[in-house]
Amino acid sequence: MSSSGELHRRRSAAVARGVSSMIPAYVSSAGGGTMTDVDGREWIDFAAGIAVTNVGNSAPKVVAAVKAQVERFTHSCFMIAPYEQYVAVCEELAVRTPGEFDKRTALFNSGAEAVENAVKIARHATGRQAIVVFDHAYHGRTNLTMALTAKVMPYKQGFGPFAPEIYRVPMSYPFRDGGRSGTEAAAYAIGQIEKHVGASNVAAVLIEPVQGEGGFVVPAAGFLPALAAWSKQAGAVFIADEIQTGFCRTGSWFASEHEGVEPDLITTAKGIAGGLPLAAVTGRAEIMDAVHPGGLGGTYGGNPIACAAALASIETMRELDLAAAARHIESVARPRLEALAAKHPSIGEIRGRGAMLAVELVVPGSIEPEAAGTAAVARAAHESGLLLLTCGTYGNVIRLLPPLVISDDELDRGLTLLEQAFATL
Ligand code: PLZ
Repeated sequence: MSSSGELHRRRSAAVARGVSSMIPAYVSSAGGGTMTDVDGREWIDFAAGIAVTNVGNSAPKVVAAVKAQVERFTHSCFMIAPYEQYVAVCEELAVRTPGEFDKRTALFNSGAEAVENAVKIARHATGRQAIVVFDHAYHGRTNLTMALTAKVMPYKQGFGPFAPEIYRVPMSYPFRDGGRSGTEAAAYAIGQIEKHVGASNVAAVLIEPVQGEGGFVVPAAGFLPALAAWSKQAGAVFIADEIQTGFCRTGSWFASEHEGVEPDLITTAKGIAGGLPLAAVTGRAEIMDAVHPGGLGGTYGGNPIACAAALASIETMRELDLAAAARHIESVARPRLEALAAKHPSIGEIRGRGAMLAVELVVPGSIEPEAAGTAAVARAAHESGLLLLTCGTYGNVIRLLPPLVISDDELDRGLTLLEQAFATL
């Protein structure tokens, strides 16, 4: 096998530089809570491929299901010749997503594609156009989803013009909005919607129940339920983007459940299929089925191999109770992070839910973001063999997203490396 150095030289001459990588090492294999590179170095995985391999890399059931499916047929296109695996994934999603009502699902390839389709469906069902999104939101990199995403650099810079009829309102961000309560923050956002957009023009309110790329922002209690209630009253579709929070990540199957919110539509991807590309829009039957036959689709959406992987992933999550595993990870990691915060005045806040935990760095004694220190901690972590991601509008948040099957020993080793990385501050 080529070394990472050789692969990097080949890459520089062949791969577009717009597609960048966090570490210079090339993957050879991965599983559980670790990854091994082509030079034989082992890494502790606190990234899970950005919240994708919740069941771990090459999870046994996923591998078996994919092998069996790939030998039967690889693709027929569901729009031409349908197959059971697609239907079974939609049945699972109806059961697993919050809300007891009649649901329908459509399958796609990526998170961005799911969000685009949720917007298409909401517009079709309401006959309205305006989409309300939030500060710090991340919804993807396609043209429509760039418009929905807040941060310009690197996601939007130079890629305009962007889609119209997207309206951004303030998010509940307790650490940065003066500690507004959920109801106060919702009243403020709703006031902006009513004045700047007009309730009767709103097709959908689209929100990540815990923001991902934007900084692992957990809204104050009451914010999400108030927005869902307002949407219902306004005749707008309430869409939860659970692409990063879904599939046991936050300690329940979906983050909306923490506050008893039942979204009209929910977008999922990432953790759904243990690393194979699959995404979904699931929601109220009357909204989903407002779209005419043939109005939704795509060549690969709900590919049979990806569906087989999804069914095996979901079974694995249920069998191993990975929601409980996420809560266990939090119970181990949070006290360690709190202790770290007590030692480092540059840590402004520890937050998150389940195995979606964050450390926000600030200039000591203020809430001014500390991006350089954050980058330095991440670099030190990478040098020591810890796959660690940052996030946040201000680039000052360190995020923990381990596979939910990480062992206690691997988790402990990863946390120790993180603690050591902070010592470089
Ligand atoms: N919605 C909430 O987190 C993807 C993107 C990383 P795709 N987040 C990781 C990057 O820099 O591209 C994401 C998300 C939420 C939508 C998406 C988009 O999902 O599968 O990347 O299209």
